[in-house]
Amino acid sequence: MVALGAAGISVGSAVQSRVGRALGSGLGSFFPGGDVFEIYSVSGTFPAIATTAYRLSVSGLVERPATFTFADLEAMPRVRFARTFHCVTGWIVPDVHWEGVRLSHLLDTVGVRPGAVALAFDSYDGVDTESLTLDQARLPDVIVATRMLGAPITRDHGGPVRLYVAPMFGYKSLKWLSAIRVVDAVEPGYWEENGYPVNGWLDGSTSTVPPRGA
Ligand SMILES: Nc1nc2c(c(=O)[nH]1)N[C@H]1C(S)=C(S)[C@@H](COP(=O)(O)O)O[C@H]1N2
Ligand SMILES: [Mo]
Repeated sequence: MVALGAAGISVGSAVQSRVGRALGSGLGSFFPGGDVFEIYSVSGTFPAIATTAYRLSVSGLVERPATFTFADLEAMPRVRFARTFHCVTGWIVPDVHWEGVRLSHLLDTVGVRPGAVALAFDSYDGVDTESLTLDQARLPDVIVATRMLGAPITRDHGGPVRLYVAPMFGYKSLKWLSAIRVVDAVEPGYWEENGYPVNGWLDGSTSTVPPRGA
């Protein structure tokens, strides 16, 4: 666990200085939304999932468990917005464009049953996991993303479908999203088991509810 944290921080600061150089040289403003992300995979793998083969299962405390295809997601009401992406280790990517389906819309589609408190997310990498409370999941800028940086999400970035939790640090935005389970208690995810806050608000608040202004 310590080794993981140390590795993450050393990678992060190397990237941070690279982004800093890019911004300092003015490149950041010439290429807003440019792909200067550090690519992470705690599993060490980068699942290759054809868009046509992609499936997202939604199960647990729901009225109508469902498995959605990529086409199903694309046919749902969509939102798009741009935000600065923040890895908790310090690197940021300004003006990243995202597009996808609000998690709240998916929840309304399957119908949340009484007793539901939180969501647990699984990745096709078989290692990373994430969690959100139901209230967090219903925030308008928490999406199941199908586009990023103005294009379909690449394999490296967790395509064809990843989570994007805009008000929180990057570790909450699980890549290669495979399943959403509606559960009766928060199940801390991979990064949280390794020391990151379960409530990863960008302002550092660890409260369950969004800080003012988030
Ligand atoms: N499946 C999976 N999702 C993940 C990660 C990961 O290692 N595996 N890393 C997280 C972290 S710490 C960050 S900062 C972002 C980085 O996104 P990127 O790899 O697209 O740059 O992905 C998040 N989602
Ligand atoms: Mo991160």
